[in-house]
Amino acid sequence: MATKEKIAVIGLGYVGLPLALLAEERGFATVGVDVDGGKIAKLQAGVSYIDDIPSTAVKKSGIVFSADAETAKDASVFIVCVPTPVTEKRLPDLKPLEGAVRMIAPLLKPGMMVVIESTINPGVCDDVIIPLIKSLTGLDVTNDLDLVHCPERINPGDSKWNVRNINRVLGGSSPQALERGLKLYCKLIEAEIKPMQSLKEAEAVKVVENSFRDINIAFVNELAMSFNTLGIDVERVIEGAATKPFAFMPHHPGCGVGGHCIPVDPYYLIEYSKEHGFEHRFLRLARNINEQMPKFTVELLQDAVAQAKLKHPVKVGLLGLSYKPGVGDDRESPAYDIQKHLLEAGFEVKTFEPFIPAKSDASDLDEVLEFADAIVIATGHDVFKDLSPAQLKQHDVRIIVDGRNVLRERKQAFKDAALYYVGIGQR
Ligand code: SAJ
Repeated sequence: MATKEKIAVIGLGYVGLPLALLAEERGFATVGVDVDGGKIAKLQAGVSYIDDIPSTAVKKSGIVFSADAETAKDASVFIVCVPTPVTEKRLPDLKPLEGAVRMIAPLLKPGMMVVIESTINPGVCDDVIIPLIKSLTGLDVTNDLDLVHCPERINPGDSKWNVRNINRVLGGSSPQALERGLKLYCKLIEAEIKPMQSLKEAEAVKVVENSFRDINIAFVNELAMSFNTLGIDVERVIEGAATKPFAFMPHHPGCGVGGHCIPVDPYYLIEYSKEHGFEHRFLRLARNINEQMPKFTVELLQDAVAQAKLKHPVKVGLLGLSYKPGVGDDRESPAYDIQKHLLEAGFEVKTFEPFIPAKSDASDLDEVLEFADAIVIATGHDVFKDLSPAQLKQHDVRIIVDGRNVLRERKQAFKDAALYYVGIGQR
């Protein structure tokens, strides 16, 4: 029987683990490597730590999980799926990516292919990865090795789109690398794999698609701040605009933009272009608008407290720490900025995050409501969508700041119960 081609997936997070499982399912001998021994121990025990991946899938897989890269020896392809965060100063932090390349370097031999799935700005493959591989191994990308960039597009918590069916773009270090990368990904994925003309083009696609989302969110966030003063319901205006069957794409205002993609990726492009003499004023403005939404949310609360004549110190229940509904992921979450502004403004704060109990002050919803004179909804979890006027009255909560506009449809019921309700761009 022909020996199976061996693939090594480096980095087993929400991108790498589904990809490793898919590679094995597609008939590759698959090794999964991660520097986090705790993750490896869980996977070896057949336990998944990724919300979208059931443990049954891990248990029944034949993947070799290891914290030791040596296990990936003799792989013909190394696919790198490690985080590419930003530093405190919002500058690209390539340390995890460089660390992954250093880890596999001793294993690289002529004829192998390295694929980078991590989100990177244009130029990282050419200016960082290729020289790093050369310095570590003496091997030339193109003459000795193929380098491919196929940016990941995993959307955590999405029940429809997943690693199997999401279209991808792919760039190669040479026509041969491009061909080889396309062949691999056409085997792995049942969706369009669009060849790009260069590594730089493939790198640019990902940061552009996520910057597109960031500026569109900033657009509706600015509208929300404007319409709050004009007394126009921005969500209804967006619904109205969305009846246009073309050339409009609805986005929704909120208390901030979190996650490891949208608030981060634009900075990769901003910084890289700045190094080459161009200032992305529009991208930076969009970031500034989105980064001011937590403060705007707290200002809405301060207005409400003044109007409701609540006595200080006002106790605030902060509902949600995750950056998006239905997941327990608080990376770059605006909830923490809201908490900071609340404390600086003299409020007492108790948080409740049902998906991250370890970081939640309150152990359940009743506890946080009992504490609160006012609540700020920072994440649109279903449990917060189901809040009722009776529940809030029972705990003597007086004010609702709906940071995700999740109670918008029922706001009149809260007002009829003499509760003060305000949302982002609608009241
Ligand atoms: N947000 C808004 N208004 C919106 C949409 C999002 O304020 O209209 C906020 C969310 O509350 C969240 C942040 O922005 O705090 C990011 O939300 P997101 O839905 O974009 O979620 P992400 O970060 O998981 O984005 C992923 C991205 N996928 C990849 O990078 C592979 C993004 O490209 C997708 O567009 C997005 O999922 C998606 O469409 O759901």
